[in-house]
Amino acid sequence: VSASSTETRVLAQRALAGDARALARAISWIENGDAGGRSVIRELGLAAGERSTRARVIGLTGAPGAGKSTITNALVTALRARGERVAVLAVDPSSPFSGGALLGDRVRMQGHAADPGVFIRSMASRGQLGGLAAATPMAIRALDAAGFDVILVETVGVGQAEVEIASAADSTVVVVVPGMGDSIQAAKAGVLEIADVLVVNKADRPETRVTVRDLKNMVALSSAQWKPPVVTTVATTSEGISGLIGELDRHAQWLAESGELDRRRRARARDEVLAMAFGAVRSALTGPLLDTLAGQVADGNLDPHAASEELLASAGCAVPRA
Ligand SMILES: Nc1nc2c(ncn2[C@@H]2O[C@H](COP(=O)(O)OP(=O)(O)O)[C@@H](O)[C@H]2O)c(=O)[nH]1
Ligand SMILES: [Mg+2]
Repeated sequence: VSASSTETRVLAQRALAGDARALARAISWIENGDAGGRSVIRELGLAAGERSTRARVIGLTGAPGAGKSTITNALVTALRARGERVAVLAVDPSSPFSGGALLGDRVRMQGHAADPGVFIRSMASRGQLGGLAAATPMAIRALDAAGFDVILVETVGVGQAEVEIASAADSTVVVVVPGMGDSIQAAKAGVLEIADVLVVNKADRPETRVTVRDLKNMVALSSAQWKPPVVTTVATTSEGISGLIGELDRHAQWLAESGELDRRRRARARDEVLAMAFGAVRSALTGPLLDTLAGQVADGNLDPHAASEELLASAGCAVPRA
């Protein structure tokens, strides 16, 4: 047994025992794609599989400024009051809980920082293979193994990231703010399709009723088995947060009873394995032979099918001929 694998095992054991610093370090390894990260994942992953109850993974997405961090803070407080251990992953290149955090956020999160039942971590892309899409599910698995009851994943709702995170969550909360423009934007971006619960935050604003009606009308058109409820919140005062938790509990129950939880977790694992395999294949195939074959294809001396077969054969992969 080498020193590094002993170190890995000790780190994993400390993380599993609830040592927040060890857990933070394990997640850094995962995030950086360090060699140690892989064995930590193996150790933690096995432990996660042995747990009788798994963590609930709740994703929060929505436009910047919609109130995701404020809602997350309020949820942490409410879930802690029920005695649940809560982990927060803020997945945002602009690091909402560190450098880019508002003063108010920092003050609130400092309140939770003294609580051993709360773990907060922001994840930023460091340009690794697969980036955040690869690191986030692994970090979720580590937190699950460490015994958290709930994992809240906040992600900034722009572009592809939100869809990736949605596939990593059991329940996805889409946060919008009052105003027709926003809800139409949300619909256009396809976020309504990923929403399990819709939150109209900043319900202290006058356009709230119109937006709620608008969203309810859209939901009513859905033929899905689960129709996302529309919840209003004023996150800054925690108004509506208990209602949100009620709907999340109802969704969790539906997920378990309908078999959808199992289906989602399998789909998530499938995406994760496939993304990792694609990454490995891509790096195995990228090299001088690819450049040579590409040159031949460009010059019209080789057809691309034959080139791809030769490339695959060079890496020991065989594909059935069409
Ligand atoms: N008026 C009002 N302001 C809110 C509410 N929720 C959040 N905010 C404010 O909106 C701003 C953005 O909130 P934040 O949680 O950082 O949004 P995020 O970018 O989605 O994480 C902050 O100044 C919050 O204090 C609310 O319900 N009502
Ligand atoms: Mg935020």
